[in-house]
Amino acid sequence: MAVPRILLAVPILAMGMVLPTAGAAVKTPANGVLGMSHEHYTSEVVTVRRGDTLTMQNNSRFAHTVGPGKDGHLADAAGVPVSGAHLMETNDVYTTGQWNTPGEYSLTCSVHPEMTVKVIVTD
Ligand SMILES: [Cu+2]
Repeated sequence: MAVPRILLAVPILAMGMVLPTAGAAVKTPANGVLGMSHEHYTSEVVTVRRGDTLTMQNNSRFAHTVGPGKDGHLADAAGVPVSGAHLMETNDVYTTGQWNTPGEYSLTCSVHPEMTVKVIVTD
């Protein structure tokens, strides 16, 4: 008995978020670029100066959906120059806006709850 295609679509989409994808070689992030491994940012803390942007790159074979927030919960926050969720596939690069308010903030990934990085903005 044939399985309707629609029943395959959802599991296949879901697998794309948890299974590595084949394809082009993973590129190593340049100095100063925050990387992403399977379930973590490659640094737990990053420091930027007031007025700087922060660039991140997905150097894993897993998709990440990043934005402001903690422990996998995305929520826009005052002082964080990132709004909403950003899907990042292998080798995708995203640069935030300028961090203009000194303090401590966090970015997370809605797919990987342990994937939270603290961003310290210094004067
Ligand atoms: Cu992730």
